[in-house]
Amino acid sequence: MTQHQFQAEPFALPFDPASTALVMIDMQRDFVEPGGFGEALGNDVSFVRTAIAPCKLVLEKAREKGLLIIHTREGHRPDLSDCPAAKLTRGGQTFIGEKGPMGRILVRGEQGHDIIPELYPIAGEPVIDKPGKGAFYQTDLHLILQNHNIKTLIVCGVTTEVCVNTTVREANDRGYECIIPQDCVGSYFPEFQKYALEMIKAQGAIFGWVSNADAIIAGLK
Ligand code: TIU
Repeated sequence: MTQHQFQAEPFALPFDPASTALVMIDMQRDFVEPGGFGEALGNDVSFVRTAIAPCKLVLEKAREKGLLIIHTREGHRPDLSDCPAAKLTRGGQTFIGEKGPMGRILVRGEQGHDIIPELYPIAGEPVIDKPGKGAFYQTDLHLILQNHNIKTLIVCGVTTEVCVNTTVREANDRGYECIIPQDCVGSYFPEFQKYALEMIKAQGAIFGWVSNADAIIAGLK
């Protein structure tokens, strides 16, 4: 059997589909649609919406190939008891828990907190609710990945320098090899998009590999 590999920078990454998972980070209305947390913080959500179509292509291929697919959502309990005071006022004023056009901002169960329809999870795909930026912090993500003998993570989602970067760093320290398709991640800041990706792949893939949707799909074929 030929060995699978993803074309990537700084060099190709060998992988086994049986031990590879797709992790979709925070593709929630609160970050990619107007009226949510991202826009409340002063950002233009059109910058991150470019990731939606490539994410959909990778998601569909991963489903076809039977990969483990995990979705994450950043948000809090309705009583905000899991939201540190320091996070609550981040952004210069309080947005989390306040009423917006899509319900209470970044609160579980609200419309804005949920995953966008284009990338909505299907039955059997675990959804991880996380209180922080990293998907491993105070969640059962590591346990789920270990129970599935996962070694390689394809990490997509938003935002590149915040929740994607934090999660990739957490994953790297836990022994996972992470590959980030650059068109499947989005930032509100074009320069952060560029440098966040460069940081990952620098120094011989110091904490991950950078690729693109086409190369991920080709690698999975
Ligand atoms: N503000 C920002 O860029 N990101 C976040 O607050 N969370 C995620 O990245 N999901």
